[in-house]
Amino acid sequence: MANTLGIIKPDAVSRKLAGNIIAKIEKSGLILRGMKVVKLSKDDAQRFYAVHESRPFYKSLVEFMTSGPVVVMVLGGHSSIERWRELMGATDPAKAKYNTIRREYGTSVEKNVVHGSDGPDTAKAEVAFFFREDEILPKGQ
Ligand code: 3AN
Repeated sequence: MANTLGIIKPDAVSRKLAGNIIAKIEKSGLILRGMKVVKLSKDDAQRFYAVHESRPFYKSLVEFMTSGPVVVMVLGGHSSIERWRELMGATDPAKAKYNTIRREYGTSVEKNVVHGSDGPDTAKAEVAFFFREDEILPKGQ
């Protein structure tokens, strides 16, 4: 019953898609345990995506992720990590399955509207990156 981190990226927030994406999350049965709107600093984005530091798209990714506000969410419920990634769809929206968020709203591999942690260790670290313990609804509430 681990929590995972979701981000509604700047492309989606600027296109006023946050509400639609949150509706899909609610309908999927995932539980919203924390949520806030933040604007990442360059340092935040560089640290958050440090694993991609050597990739050619890193600089552009950091610029994109700092280009406007994002919505960060703690998502819980049974198999939340896998279920959130399934609902997001593949990294490349053109390759994502129908009825996934990226297929419906994504416009490129970079501007793919949402982020989700890719495993238990990253989920723990990424949730802690944005949320204090007392900002997360405890399980069972
Ligand atoms: P995912 O978000 O599906 O876990 P990652 O972790 O491989 O995908 O990539 C993190 C983010 O980096 C993606 N969400 C996307 O915005 C960006 N990205 C990944 N691959 C590319 C690429 N080939 N070109 C541009 N941006 C990319």
